[in-house]
Amino acid sequence: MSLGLTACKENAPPKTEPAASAPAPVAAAPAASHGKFEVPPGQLDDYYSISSGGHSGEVRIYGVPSGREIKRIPVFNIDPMVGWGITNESKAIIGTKPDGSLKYKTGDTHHVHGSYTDGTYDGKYVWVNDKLHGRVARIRCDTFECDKITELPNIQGQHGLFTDKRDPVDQSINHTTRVFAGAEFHIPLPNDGRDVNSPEKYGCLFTCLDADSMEVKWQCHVDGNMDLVATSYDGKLAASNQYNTENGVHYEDMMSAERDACVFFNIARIEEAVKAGKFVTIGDLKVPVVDGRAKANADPKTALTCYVPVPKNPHGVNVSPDGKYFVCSGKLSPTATVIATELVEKWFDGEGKEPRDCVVGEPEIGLGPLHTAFDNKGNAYTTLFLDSMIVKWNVDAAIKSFAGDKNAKVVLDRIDVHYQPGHGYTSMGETKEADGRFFNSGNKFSKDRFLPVGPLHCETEQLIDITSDKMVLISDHTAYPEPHDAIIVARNKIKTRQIYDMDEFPHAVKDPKSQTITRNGKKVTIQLASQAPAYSMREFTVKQGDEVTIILTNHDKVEDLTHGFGIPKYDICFIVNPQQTASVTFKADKPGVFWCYCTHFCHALHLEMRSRLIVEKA
Ligand code: RUQ
Ligand code: CUA
Ligand code: CA
Repeated sequence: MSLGLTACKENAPPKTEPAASAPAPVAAAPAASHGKFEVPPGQLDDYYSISSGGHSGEVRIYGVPSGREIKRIPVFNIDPMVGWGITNESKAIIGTKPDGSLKYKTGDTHHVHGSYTDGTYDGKYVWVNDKLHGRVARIRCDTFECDKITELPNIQGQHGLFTDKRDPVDQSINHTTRVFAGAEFHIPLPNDGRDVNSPEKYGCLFTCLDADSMEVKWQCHVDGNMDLVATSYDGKLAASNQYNTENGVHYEDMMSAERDACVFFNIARIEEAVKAGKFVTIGDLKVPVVDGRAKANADPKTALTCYVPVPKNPHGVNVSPDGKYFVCSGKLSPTATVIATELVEKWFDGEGKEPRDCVVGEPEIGLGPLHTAFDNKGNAYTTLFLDSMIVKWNVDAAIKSFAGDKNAKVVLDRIDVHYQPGHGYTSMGETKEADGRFFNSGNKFSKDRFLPVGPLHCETEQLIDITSDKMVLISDHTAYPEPHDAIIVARNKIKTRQIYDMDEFPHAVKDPKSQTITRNGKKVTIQLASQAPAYSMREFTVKQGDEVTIILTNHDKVEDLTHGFGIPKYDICFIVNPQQTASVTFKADKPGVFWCYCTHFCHALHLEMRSRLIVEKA
């Protein structure tokens, strides 16, 4: 059932009675204004929500406000629908072992962030982290496919990720050129079996990648760990909240201190230090690692890092759309901490006193604050995990209150969500074009919100209208476990392609009638084409024991006219989109007849679209 439809029932009752089996609604009927958020059949959503998929390893696209799931993008997982992790091309992106098998089959995506030009999304790329194996992936937005994955050296638990929005040195470069990644877990450096029982020697590194080449540029060794990452609009600062400044190994150690920190990185200085050779390398790796630990950075005028103390085990750091403030949510403290960008930059210039003086607000907002998002009117929206609420508060009022103004009205509204929200994000809220229309609450527990399906429930994504003083719940939608962060991008920022260009694939099979079989010893290459409703070869014969590579180019030119290729018993299943080329390689170890068939419904003769793989007995 579409969410939009559920939400609109109140306004426009369905003409026909619902089927007798339709479940009775359990929650209160939505308010009368909800119909205006319906996306009727045939109409398009206003926004793309590009969401992480947690330990499913994928990234997803939902429409906002409908909540429709539009696409799943396999990244760190295996997906037989498209053949991700099965085709040679996708395996090369994911990474293989010397025997050609995948290096990793799992991943854990949390944070998706896009490329910026002039402080807003330019629709070129999004990046996403893999907390499980410490990787960063890039997805191109014209095809919404992953095109590069980089495994980060010297780290574990790659969690927070953010792009820069401008060059810190050359301010005329107003677009994304770097991606920052914070590591959450401490490990021995290098992690080769040494120091395993000496946690005091473990270290945690912050990584900078080149957005273009996806190569690691440098790493910065910090005190404590890193959780989420955020960047300033002027490109000068990146920041990460730290919940484990204690360097604890067990959770009780990690929450022993009353204050942890938000660590700020002076990007230009770090890059100068790298240029000047002021770095070490770890093990056999060449990546420059600068020392960002507090001891080595006591003098603000040369410091690479600044540790701003914030209350106990903060979670999340987010930047206001005007670029003026970084906000850390308190998690174990019922507060949010507002840090002024300008004061941090002044501290690095030697014009400040203590890093804590960069804090300009610390309102009490509720229990278990995790993530903060913003509208275009100076208000912040923070998820309260323990309260199961979203709290709306005013940033300026929080600053006034911190300065002693007892009349400042900081908290403006609260709304229940269902249940235990983690991330919350607003439409265009992480750009200077924040539009204050929608807030999405990514709830970690759905409990009774949907039909029960056994012990594992899906998550609830709840969309909230934030255009007026009061927040209004618009709709619930389901999400397969488990999304973390997402970005809500106005649809005019994204320009997707309709078909591929055959010339992009150097190994494209250009002849639509190709019957090419090339043998090189035991290696056999089959080049064939697909064009509805047939493959260019009705059959092809190899010998048992051959290593077979099939290269398939789709010659159809119509958008969405995709063909599939499945080979029974050989564990092969993939698709080729219009004008795309894909290939697979396998050992023909089983003699017999194997019907290769089109797996993707393409034509009235889709079922007839087959080819015979004949493997002759050795
Ligand atoms: S974290 S629920 Cu992986 Cu983004 Cu905060
Ligand atoms: Cu080709 Cu189905
Ligand atoms: Ca702590």
